[in-house]
Amino acid sequence: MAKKQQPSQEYSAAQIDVLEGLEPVRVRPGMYIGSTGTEGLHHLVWEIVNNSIDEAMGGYCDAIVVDLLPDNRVRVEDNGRGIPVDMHPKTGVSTLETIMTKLHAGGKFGKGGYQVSGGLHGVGISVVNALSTDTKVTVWKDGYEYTQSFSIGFPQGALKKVGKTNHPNGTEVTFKPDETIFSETRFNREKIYTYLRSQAYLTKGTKIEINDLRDEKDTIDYTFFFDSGVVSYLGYLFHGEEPRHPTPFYCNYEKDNILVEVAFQYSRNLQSTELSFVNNIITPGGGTHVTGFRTALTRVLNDYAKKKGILKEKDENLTGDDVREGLVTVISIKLKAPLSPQFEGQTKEKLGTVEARSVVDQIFGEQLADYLDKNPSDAKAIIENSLLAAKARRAAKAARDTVIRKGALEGMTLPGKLADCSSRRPEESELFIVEGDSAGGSAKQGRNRAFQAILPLKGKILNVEKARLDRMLASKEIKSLVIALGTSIGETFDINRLRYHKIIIMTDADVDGAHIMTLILTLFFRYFKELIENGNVFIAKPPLYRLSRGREFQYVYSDEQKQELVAKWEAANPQTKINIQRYKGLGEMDADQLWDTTMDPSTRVMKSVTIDEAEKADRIFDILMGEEVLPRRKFIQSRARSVQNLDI
Ligand code: 1YM
Repeated sequence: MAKKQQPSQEYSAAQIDVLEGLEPVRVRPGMYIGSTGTEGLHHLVWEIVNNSIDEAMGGYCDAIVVDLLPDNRVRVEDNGRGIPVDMHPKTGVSTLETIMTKLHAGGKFGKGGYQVSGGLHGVGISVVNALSTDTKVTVWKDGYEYTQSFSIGFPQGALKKVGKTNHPNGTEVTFKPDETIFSETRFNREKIYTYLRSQAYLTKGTKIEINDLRDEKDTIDYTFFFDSGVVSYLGYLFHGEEPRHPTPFYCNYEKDNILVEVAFQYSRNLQSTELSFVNNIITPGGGTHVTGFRTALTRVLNDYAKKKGILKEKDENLTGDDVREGLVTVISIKLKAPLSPQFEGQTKEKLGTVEARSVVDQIFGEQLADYLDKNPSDAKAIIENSLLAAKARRAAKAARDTVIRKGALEGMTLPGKLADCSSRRPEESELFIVEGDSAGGSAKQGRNRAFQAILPLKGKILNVEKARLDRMLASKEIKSLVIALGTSIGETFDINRLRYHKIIIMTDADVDGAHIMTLILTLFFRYFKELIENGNVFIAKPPLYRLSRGREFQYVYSDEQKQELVAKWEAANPQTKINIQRYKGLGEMDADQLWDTTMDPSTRVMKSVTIDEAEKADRIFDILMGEEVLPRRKFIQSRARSVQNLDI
């Protein structure tokens, strides 16, 4: 079996011998830049910019300017050391000419330090030269200006020493892509902004300016400069959303030729965002650096929680999934020669360099422990976040173990309390989950039995359960619901077996109603998320008041509506007395009223449940289930109000 190439060693020994001309690039451009479409076209810009970024990573350059010029030209300038212009001993021409005209597979010829190279097509400046009809390089170095021009890879004359200059050291490359090679030669400003923005985050302290000068009348410029590097990146990823805790974690340390820069902060969401880079190349498939990060995160948070007594010795450790819930992180490492990024996997999107794993683990681990000690309130929020995730995970597992022990749901008949509809077509069928038996009774009488099914749930049962979700799932009530839905739960969940495409939760607009609503939403969020995402779950909205004057009456669904109507009626006819009936619960309505106000598809008001909402319910589930009564009561009361104010 072929051994994986280790370019770092072989490269330095063989690099000069494998230089070859640029013909292959023009014959098979796709092999070098991926495609000759718009992606390949932009690749030319990345290649040149990457040279400048390499200089910046080495600490030699802090300003890069990219100009989009008329006629599809691009100019890139940096204030680095300037490409070497001295005679190259192996080729007999200048180093500049050598790197412009010789192809070197894989790496960047003759360079040390950090390199952006090594990505999918880290092919270097010569490839850009080969695929451009006009390329001009200007170098300012130690008081002199040098220049050389090229066309489709060939020098148009020797390197010229233009003369003395006061210009600071630097390099400028202008190129015009060959229209006979590219199917598309117009550069896309947005694409270039996006790339340069992310490069600016990853190369902190470097100013990257971009000027779109293609239209004289409408020039546009942008400057990216992020002094706090990947911490600024976090800000961008949060786009204004409030994080779970105030202080972002940040570290930036080097060890054994690997620079490790990590920033993270927890969000209030469940999803996590994990961006990782090696030498400024994004690694969507993660790899050794990400593994090192994850291992250290899990270990250090567990150690901390144990040390602080939040986790007891006998407690189960937090898992990787627990500690990554809601985590937003940017992991950027830079490998210095002789190390170089080794990419793995089908699409070369995963870092394989083994050294990265232990270095990231160690550096990040130490810095994280330090951060937790110095920021105790952030630490507390982070651990709480993970504990909550752990709780949800354990509840899910317990549910699988109890409710869905193999076959436990199978063969079970539909629950007796379910008043099913006669239709067997899920598309038209609706399931009303109704709180309490009396409301259930009215709903059963009032419904259209052709397509509406009613399942009364006893709120009381759920309340006394003081349910951990796993026990709640073991309850007869919830089992009935799962069976009625038809989808099963956990690993055997199958949305295609859903028996009703509309599941409508109908509870009173009072404290108990809010409570049971939270329980049911939490249940759906944790075990039937797909149904929410699919738009199957609704909240019924019964009216709050029935207003009447004489024979005329109208239902209203909010206090504002009530006031408006009263004002309207009073203005129209001051004599007749207005009668206001407040509905305290669904049970107060007779069957016809319930149908008219809440169940009739042609007149009813319903709210489609969003993931956001269900997630909120999930978060507060713990408050509701906690031991202390007072915060719970307060909470439910405020929640009950907001339930009345649902916007519809
Ligand atoms: C607008 C493009 O190419 N800048 C640039 C390139 C080089 C250097 C500086 C450089 C690198 C080194 C030493 C080194 C390159 N040099 C080489 C090679 N901007 C742009 N700025 N001195 C200068 O890495 O040792 C390749 S690129 F190989 F000649 F050293």
